[in-house]
Amino acid sequence: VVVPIFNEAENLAELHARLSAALEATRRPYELILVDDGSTDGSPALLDDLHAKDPRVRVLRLARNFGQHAALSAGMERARGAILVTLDADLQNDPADIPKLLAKMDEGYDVVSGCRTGRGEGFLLRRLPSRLGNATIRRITGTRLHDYNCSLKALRAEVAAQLPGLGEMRRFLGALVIMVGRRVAEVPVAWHPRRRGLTKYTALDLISNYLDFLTTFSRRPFQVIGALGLALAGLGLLGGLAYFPVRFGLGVPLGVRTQLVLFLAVFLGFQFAILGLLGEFTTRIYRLVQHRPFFVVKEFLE
Ligand SMILES: Nc1nc2c(ncn2[C@@H]2O[C@H](COP(=O)(O)OP(=O)(O)O)[C@@H](O)[C@H]2O)c(=O)[nH]1
Ligand SMILES: [Mg+2]
Repeated sequence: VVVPIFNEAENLAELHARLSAALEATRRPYELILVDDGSTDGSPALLDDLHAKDPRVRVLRLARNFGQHAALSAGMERARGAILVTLDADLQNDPADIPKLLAKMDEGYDVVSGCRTGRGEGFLLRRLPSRLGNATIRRITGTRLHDYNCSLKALRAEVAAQLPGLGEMRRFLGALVIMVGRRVAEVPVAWHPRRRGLTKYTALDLISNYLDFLTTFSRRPFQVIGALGLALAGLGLLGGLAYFPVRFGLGVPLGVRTQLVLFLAVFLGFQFAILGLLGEFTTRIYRLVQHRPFFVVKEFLE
């Protein structure tokens, strides 16, 4: 079980207790990999305590804050289990749902994703953007889930083993594991409001995540710009061609303003088309240079 932790001191004791209870009840061997993602509160000390107290706890400490998905990836790379389970540290996911995910995995799935029910979060700032995001991910990945951003998931080690090669795309683990796994299922899981500590995501983060997703997974934005540019240039050219029969056939001179509009359409259209083309090249280069490290580990208490 891999848990990313960024300033969750208030939640760690209860998280450990509830995870342990849920996992012991499954009677399967397990380890908890608690990834400290550069916490600046009491979390590091509490994690040391848990590590000292429980031999099944392993603490992975990143050199600074790299973000939720980098922390998850770092933990997943060190997991030794045949099945990996991920969830948030803040108890918005319920550890008691883990057996349900495992039971579904036993049916032979590669990935089982939680689908949050009863999300009491604000509609405008959370649930609506979440729906838009899910719709986009469905389109781009060609998969059919309802809730890609539920942190509570189970996946086979073989699926997790594919992830290190995927560079920056791992910023969208939720979408990624579903693309990598062949047999994917979704099971409804509980969602609880955060009781302690603060959310680390603002509405602005959600928007920037969305744009990140588009630019990481898709060249579509550039293609749209390029296509619109070509269409605009085409219209301008057609208008320009229409000028000749109108001018010489009908003898009607075109006003300066009309000429200017036609000229601008062609000129700007080509500019946008070229911008789209540049974008295509940029995305290719971007994919090639993605070898930069996604996270840096400071220590690993096994
Ligand atoms: N947002 C955020 N969460 C992180 C980061 N590193 C680890 N996490 C953990 O990721 C989980 C989800 O974060 P949370 O703020 O609860 O997101 P929310 O439930 O969408 O509001 C929590 O367990 C965090 O402690 C980080 O850099 N940013
Ligand atoms: Mg949360």
